[in-house]
Amino acid sequence: MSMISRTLVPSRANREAVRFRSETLTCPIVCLRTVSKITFVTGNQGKLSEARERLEPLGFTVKSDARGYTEIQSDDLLSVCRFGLRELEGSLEAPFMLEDSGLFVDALDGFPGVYASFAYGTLGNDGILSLLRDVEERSARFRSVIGFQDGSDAVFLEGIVEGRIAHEKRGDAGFGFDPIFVPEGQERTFAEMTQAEKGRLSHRGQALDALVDHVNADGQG
Ligand code: ITT
Repeated sequence: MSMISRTLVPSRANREAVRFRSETLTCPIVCLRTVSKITFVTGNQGKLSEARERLEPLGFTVKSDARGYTEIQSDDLLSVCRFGLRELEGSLEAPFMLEDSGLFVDALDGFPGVYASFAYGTLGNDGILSLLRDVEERSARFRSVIGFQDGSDAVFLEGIVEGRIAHEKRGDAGFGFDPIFVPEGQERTFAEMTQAEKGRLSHRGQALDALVDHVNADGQG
């Protein structure tokens, strides 16, 4: 099995670490680090599987941890991640990550947004389709924010995929709202794609790519 072996290098202070919207909390002293194993704190097997597919071929080992964390009431994914990461610091060995994601439907004023998990559990895909019955404007986007703690820095990485809500459920792959989300430029829903195809287009795939870029850049000092 290939492993990423990186020379221990000093971290750079005040690094511009994040590709989309970001925040970096920087260790005031010079730290030594290398990252090859990441603990992903999530209870969502779909997220875990997508992270493993994206990261493990690059030499990372993704360990799952389902301990959970407090998801604060906020309309901002970044705030949820920041609070969760801070809560886990001290009780979990770094490096670790968490991810908060949501589906934002324009015709529903951004609903379900950060409440996607709750909305999926209560309304499900059928409920979203019912809310959009006879609605022609069906644009929507998935957003993902990953919070990553490497032991000295907390970094936040975002991915977004634009698309639209289908008129009916299609496909069996994936999880959550995948059967009703068609990414921009595509005809198939995420649930009609392989996990690898979805990962090349998805919000989570983009956020994971940004995480890899960050870790690689860090490894170069
Ligand atoms: P955690 O333990 O990681 O928090 P969760 O499922 O509660 O798992 P979120 O709070 O981020 O995760 O909820 C986001 C919800 O949005 C998720 O439960 C799905 O219903 C939906 N969702 C997020 N990303 C999705 C994707 O790639 N495909 C389909 N639905 C997705």
